[in-house]
Amino acid sequence: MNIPKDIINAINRNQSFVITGHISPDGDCLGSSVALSMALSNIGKEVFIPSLGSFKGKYSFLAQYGEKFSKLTKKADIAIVLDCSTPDRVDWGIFGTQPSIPLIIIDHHKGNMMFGEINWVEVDKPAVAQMIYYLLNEMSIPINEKIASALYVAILTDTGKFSFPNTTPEIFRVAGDLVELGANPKILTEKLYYSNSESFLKTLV
Ligand SMILES: [Mn+2]
Repeated sequence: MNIPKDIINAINRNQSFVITGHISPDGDCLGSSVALSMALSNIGKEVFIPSLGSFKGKYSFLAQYGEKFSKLTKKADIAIVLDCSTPDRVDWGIFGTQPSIPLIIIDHHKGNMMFGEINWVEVDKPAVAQMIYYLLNEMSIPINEKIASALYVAILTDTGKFSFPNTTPEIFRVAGDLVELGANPKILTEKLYYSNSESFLKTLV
């Protein structure tokens, strides 16, 4: 896969990042956002997720992973928008509107409007998380258990538990790597699909 050098340079050259995805977020959007945030933070970058309030319900454990990214201490240098094909669908969260900083778009949707200063769109990839996985590997940024888990969640949801037609041999290989790095398929699948929320259980009483 051809990872644009511009993206690697932009990550290396900037210090403070806003990372977000699309409104009505799904597992790929949230998992990829929090995975990239943790990874960049681990190499000393400042990261802010303005849309942390969107990490709800079965995805709230990802909000816990991302909790430390809920504070912006200064104006960010650059924003990375994940899994979002049009500017009107970006979840700017507590910003309300797009901040006046350059955008990097990383997405896998056909028809992406290429609305960033740098655009990396791979329409044959089942999940943005796969792109993030390759990006981190390319940059030799370590993937710990939490990052692997967030990426696994993203892949699990965007492939419909490895059942959608987009489920390639390649995505199983990536998922296998993530399991090797600490993602737990049983626990993560249960969290997403088989554990009823407390509020739902209360309705059954
Ligand atoms: Mn996606």
